[in-house]
Amino acid sequence: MVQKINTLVFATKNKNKLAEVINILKETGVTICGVEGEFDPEETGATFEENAYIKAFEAAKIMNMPAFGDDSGLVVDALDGRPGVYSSRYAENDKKRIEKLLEELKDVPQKNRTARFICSMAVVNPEGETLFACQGVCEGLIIDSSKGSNGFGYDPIFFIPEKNATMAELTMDEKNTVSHRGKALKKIIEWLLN
Ligand code: ITT
Repeated sequence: MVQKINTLVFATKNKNKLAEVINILKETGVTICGVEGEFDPEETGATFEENAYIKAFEAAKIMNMPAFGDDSGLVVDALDGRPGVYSSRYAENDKKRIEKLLEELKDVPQKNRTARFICSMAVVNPEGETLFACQGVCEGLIIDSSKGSNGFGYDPIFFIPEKNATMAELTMDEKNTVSHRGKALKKIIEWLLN
């Protein structure tokens, strides 16, 4: 018999991510909780997929129930895909990460500043089996100065043409309809409900 999942642990230390995920899943009846206690997985994977698995497995073991992990980041074409899986380690905080990225891109014309946010998610049980895995992508452009104050991370410099706004100018609900995380979570919801 297939067991229905009512509660899922979300394997993150990032409070903004947790808030977005709770907001998206609030209609589904599935309760989302964070990891209790010590949770500091080493992100040793070479890909978003591998790191999502590492986080989810670590959380599933700690909480002894299925957990899902999100590894996400910003892939910038003019930088051959950097910062990519190193997005959170690119500099010490959000402000410095943005400054460093704008400095690296200062001679790149707007039309070549294409980029995408990628989010890999994996649902893993305490035995280490992957129950479901998926990815969501959001295409945009890196503008040359910050705009907007919502969201987190690289949101203020990530411009979404279809919204004519940066990710940081969108409300959380608007962001969740177009974002990499929102799209990945939509697939998780379909899987959970089936
Ligand atoms: P956890 O590993 O604990 O989930 P984290 O913030 O370290 O938290 P990642 O390793 O997945 O998460 O790194 C993702 C980084 O990519 C994050 O710190 C941001 O800098 C950036 N990022 C990811 N999603 C983003 C979003 O929706 N908006 C802006 N920046 C984002």
